[in-house]
Amino acid sequence: MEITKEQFIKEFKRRLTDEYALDVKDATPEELYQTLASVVKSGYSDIWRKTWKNYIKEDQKQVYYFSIEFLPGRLLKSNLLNMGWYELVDSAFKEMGLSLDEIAEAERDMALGNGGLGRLASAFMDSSASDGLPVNGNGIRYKYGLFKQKFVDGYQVELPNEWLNQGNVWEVARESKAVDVKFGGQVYLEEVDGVLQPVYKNPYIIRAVPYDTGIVGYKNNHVNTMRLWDAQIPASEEVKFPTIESRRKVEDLTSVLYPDDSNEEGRLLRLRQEYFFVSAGLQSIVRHYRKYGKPMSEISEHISVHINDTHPAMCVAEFMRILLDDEKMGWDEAFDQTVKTMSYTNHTIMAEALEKWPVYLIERVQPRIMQIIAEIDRRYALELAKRAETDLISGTRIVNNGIVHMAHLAIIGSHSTNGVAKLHTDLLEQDVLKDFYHLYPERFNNKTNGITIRRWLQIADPRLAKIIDKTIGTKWRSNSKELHNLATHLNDRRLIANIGKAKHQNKVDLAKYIKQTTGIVVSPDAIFDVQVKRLHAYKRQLLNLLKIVKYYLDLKDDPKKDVVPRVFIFGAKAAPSYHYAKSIIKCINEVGNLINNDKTIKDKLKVVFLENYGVSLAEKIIPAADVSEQISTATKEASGTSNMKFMLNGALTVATLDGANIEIKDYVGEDNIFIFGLKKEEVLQYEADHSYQASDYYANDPILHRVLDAFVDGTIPSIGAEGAEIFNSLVHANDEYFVLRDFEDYLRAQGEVEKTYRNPSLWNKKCLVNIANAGYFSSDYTIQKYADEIWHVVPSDPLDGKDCGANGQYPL
Ligand code: 26Q
Repeated sequence: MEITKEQFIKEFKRRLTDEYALDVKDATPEELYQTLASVVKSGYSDIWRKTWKNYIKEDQKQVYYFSIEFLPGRLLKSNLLNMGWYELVDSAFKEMGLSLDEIAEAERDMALGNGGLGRLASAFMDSSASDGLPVNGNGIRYKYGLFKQKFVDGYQVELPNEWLNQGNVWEVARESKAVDVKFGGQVYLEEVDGVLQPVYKNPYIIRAVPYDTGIVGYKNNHVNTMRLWDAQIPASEEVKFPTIESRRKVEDLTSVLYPDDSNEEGRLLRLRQEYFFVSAGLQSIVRHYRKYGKPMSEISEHISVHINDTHPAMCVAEFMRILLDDEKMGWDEAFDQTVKTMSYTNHTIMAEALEKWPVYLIERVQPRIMQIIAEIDRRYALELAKRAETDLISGTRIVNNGIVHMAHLAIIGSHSTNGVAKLHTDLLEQDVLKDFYHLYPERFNNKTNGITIRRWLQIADPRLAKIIDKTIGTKWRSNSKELHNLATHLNDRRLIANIGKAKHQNKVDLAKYIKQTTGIVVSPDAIFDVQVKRLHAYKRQLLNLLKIVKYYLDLKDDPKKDVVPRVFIFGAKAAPSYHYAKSIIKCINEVGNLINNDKTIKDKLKVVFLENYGVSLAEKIIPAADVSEQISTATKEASGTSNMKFMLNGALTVATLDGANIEIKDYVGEDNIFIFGLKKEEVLQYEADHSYQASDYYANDPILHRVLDAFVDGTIPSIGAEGAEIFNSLVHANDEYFVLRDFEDYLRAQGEVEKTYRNPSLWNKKCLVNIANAGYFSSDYTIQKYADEIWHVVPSDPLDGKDCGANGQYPL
């Protein structure tokens, strides 16, 4: 039965009175949000219960997605959408004189991740629930999300992100499902009845308490679980933590999310976090499995454990520990089950980002785990020697010179290693992991990343969504490949004009936000040229900045120059200890100051660096973008996912042939994307023969010369040290990411952008081609491939009973 608006309003008002003793008109957005969220949660709770009960009844194989980061953003609107409640609630709120949009803003972002990797994990959660797949998330419930970014004098300042201060309606604490995680001390093996048993001396125990969040499937009667662990001191261990300081140490374990500063090595707390959520997750999985009396020798037929990047790679050793020590399984059988259970995704080929830990640190965190890793490694080397592959041994060992290579552990201990875009997987196979590819070709596979079309189009861009409905109907809302039907409307001039109008409206909205938050006035008629992503040298925000400085200098020379006005929009957090990245932020801000306050430039150029980029800000920026900057050095960006979000929202991409940009180009065709820059082969060649001479470009290209000088000659005020640092990195330290090499071709591509933008119908047509092809990048399809080809799990049967109405609406 359908729920009616009246029923909803009645229930909403009743809760508001119950909880707060308030009328609608007296409640704050915060109170209204809390009330609405609690109604929403009740709407799916019974289906949540039935979903996991049904898994047990049907004896379904379960997948556990281990990720040290999840980045769901706000949940209110996506839950409303997936429950089929969105329009009903929107209109009910209007009737009550309330705005859903405004109330939704009261929710704090769940920002338990740095960027792409964490966001992908959350996209996969949403998509597996929506595909009805039995996938559970496993991670850490950080007390503080990724730091909040502010700019002070153009510098990044990091503030704590206390996202839990207002409580978290979506989570359920399950004290009764807590598990104990053993850390530290010493361990030795003792023979008991002919089997070696570990004996621990002076370990300490931390109690892991799970907090579960329901992940609501799209109109399909299906709610999965994301389980995040919190650390507590168990009563039995109180004596070991007598001081406030020692207790704080325990709290610290789940306190902060580590920023992605892959340069910083060997931080003990990070390693403890990794072991903590790995051990808690696996213990609770095995305990659950055991409860149903199935033999341990078949566990790999009933569960899959996915290792999202190397951060949870200790899963391999911890699962072995549980099977060997707790379940008394023999080594060979245990290892066989482990390999069959585990699978691993690699998200980077940057050598410095591949996790390595010194043996002594792992020994300190959990000595038994180090013993097991060493034994896996020893047997691996023995096996290779038998296969006469001795030349491969030293480069592929897990432990080498006192260092544990986590990627090697993940590959050797699992049956599947995948990259996240075609080019990335090719590079893994042919370059970075080629010895492993030679040894285990059947383990390697590609799974190109995807995005949740629901969040990035239905929720973030309702104007565009409505135009699409009118053109091709609404089927795309549950099957995004249907968006391709738009391609049969390329000559529909009204449609093309309407797409332009919707974009303009979105730009008006963003311009308002920019005015509110920065005071900068921008014109929605200018090109909105956007680069939003973590700040990293390889992503080359600097290349973009050099372009801006060039445009500025051009206008200083010739203030009457006929240019299409542009607003350059940035959003990026830099890891707090990543000095170079922070210098780039400072320079962007100062270039912005210079340009935005230069009266002679009028409104031809504006530079806006929005603070605190994250999922919710992305939802405001991306629908308003004309140009999507995807300009990493070829080979460096594993996939990228914002590239897919922008195309979906009808922005045109300026791109290098890197990561998933290549696949985007293959779909939309070369005419509908602006490609420039070095190709993979050229980058690899330079890296091999060291023939690149950055200083030549400075010496020989007068335009570059002048642009670079602006960083050190006072043209850009207030960047003394930072300007010099950047100048030196490019000119004297040989420009690691080929910024100068790609500059000229980048300007050429940007010239094409400008030329095309001058022809609105041509521009908007290209946008339409991009939108029409973006549906292929839904994470719904990506996760289906993981399910089919890696995990071998199937969607579960629809639940008994008719909880959801005919149109997939969840009950009240
Ligand atoms: C490592 C050690 C210590 C502390 C932090 C880290 C750390 C944290 C986060 C290392 C890496 C990350 C995040 C990596 C990441 O987001 N990678 C991105 O993954 C996306 C999804 O596959 C890809 O689209 C991007 O190309 C890739 O950069």
